[in-house]
Amino acid sequence: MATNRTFTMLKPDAVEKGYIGAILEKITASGFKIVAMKLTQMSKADAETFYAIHSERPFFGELVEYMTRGPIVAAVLEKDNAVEDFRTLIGATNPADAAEGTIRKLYAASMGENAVHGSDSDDNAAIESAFHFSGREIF
Ligand code: IDP
Ligand code: MG
Repeated sequence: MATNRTFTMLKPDAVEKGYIGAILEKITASGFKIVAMKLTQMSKADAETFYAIHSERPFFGELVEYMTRGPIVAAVLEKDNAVEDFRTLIGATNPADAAEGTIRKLYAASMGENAVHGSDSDDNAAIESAFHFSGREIF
């Protein structure tokens, strides 16, 4: 995985509210190219593995419940400086703290239900992309 790629999920709340099109439009209008994408649903085991780093946090059960309750859109995105630029585009974890115009400011309801995921490092972008996609699904 090249360092100009990041991984995202449009989380169950965003899909439930019909925000897929609007969020993808914002992502592509911000210069990201979609190189892999699918509608899928995480199992409990998937979410526990994906978010294993948070397993000791008090919100872990709530996080797993939320992320498995309905379909998500998983995607790999390409752009120069993808990881950092995408974190800027999505905004702070808590939408109340997110900058104006960011995806979380526009589409997230709360700290728990915050509409979108973005990888926090190049290494995690590669790990998370490989978690959701096989090599032949990434272009
Ligand atoms: P990030 O998604 O901005 O990287 P992390 O701290 O890695 O934020 O947390 C992962 C996810 O866990 C968040 O996006 C959010 O859905 C959930 N989360 C984080 N902190 C809390 C909390 O205090 N209460 C409930 N859910 C939380
Ligand atoms: Mg994180």
